[in-house]
Amino acid sequence: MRTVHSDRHLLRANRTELNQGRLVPPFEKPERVAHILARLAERGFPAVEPPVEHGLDMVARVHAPDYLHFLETVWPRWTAAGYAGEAIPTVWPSRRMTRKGPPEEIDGAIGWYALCGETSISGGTWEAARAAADVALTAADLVAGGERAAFALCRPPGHHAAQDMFGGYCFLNNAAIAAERLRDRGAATVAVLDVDFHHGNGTQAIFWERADVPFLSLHGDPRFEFPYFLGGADEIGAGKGEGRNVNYPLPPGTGFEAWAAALEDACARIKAFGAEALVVSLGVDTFAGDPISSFKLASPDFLTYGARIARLGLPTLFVMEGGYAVAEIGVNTVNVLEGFQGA
Ligand code: SP5
Ligand code: ZN
Repeated sequence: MRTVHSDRHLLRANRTELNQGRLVPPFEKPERVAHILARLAERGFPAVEPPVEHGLDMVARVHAPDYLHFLETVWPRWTAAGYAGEAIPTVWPSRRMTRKGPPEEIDGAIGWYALCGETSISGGTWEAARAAADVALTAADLVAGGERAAFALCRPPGHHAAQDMFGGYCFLNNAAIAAERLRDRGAATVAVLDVDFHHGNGTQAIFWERADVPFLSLHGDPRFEFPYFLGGADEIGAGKGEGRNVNYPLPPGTGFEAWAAALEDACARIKAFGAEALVVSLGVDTFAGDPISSFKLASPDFLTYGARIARLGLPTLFVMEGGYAVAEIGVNTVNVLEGFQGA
């Protein structure tokens, strides 16, 4: 399996994350990728390939123009305001705060576009996010061109990013952008299967009313887990997309048996939807040792479920999302790919 990857992810090097009332070093850090690259090489995967620059046309199919302009300008605006720390929102258009549109000042604008407050922005974030989108598009083109599967080693991740919202360490929705590309390149129905521990709220929002991109997500029950305000089993899509959004909220402490049963149901539905291609939002924060998650998957379980995904028999694009047990992220991620290839 070929891997697409860009060194420009290193430009995403924020120093702070708001966690439990303190600013701490971010969980989503560059070392994550280094471990995955090392494991790919160790297991004999082909040398990683750089992305082809695709420009912003495909990105703009998923994200609003004003949001893209915000991402491009937030850091210069923040520093021009004279603020010493990284850009973090402190106020949001919450319930009963009904004015529409981003305020003029950066403090208000960042709250307008933020879904949560843990994700700080610093210089280079926009450039890294753009490179990650190019990685996803380039890998999608490999699959569209006839590869059985490809791995988009994206960083920063994407599945929490909606049309006009960042957060959860995500800025551009790489998986959604890739799914659009696969649609353009001829797949009539492209399923997105999200196996990250967290609900893919951004991807769900983007394809909510779409029949051509069904979205299925296995994740920590939002009654207990981030992002809290989306991800219930009763969210089934609307309009043409009704019945094509499928959530599997699972309780804290879920182990592989229960998780795999949900995956089995998801696979059956992907078949029933008639998907012609598959995008896997691949987060490995379901691992028992993950520092911010609560599922109990063991490293060999990633091999097992990679093989199950392969049995769908679909052209498949893996897009990297979360996973914060850094010492094990390489083994767990590459296990999914090896399980897929061995099936
Ligand atoms: C891409 C991705 O995996 N993003 C995850 C972002 C999660 N950020 C919030 C982390 C808060 C951790 N709190 C743990 C509470 C457990 N109940
Ligand atoms: Zn996650």
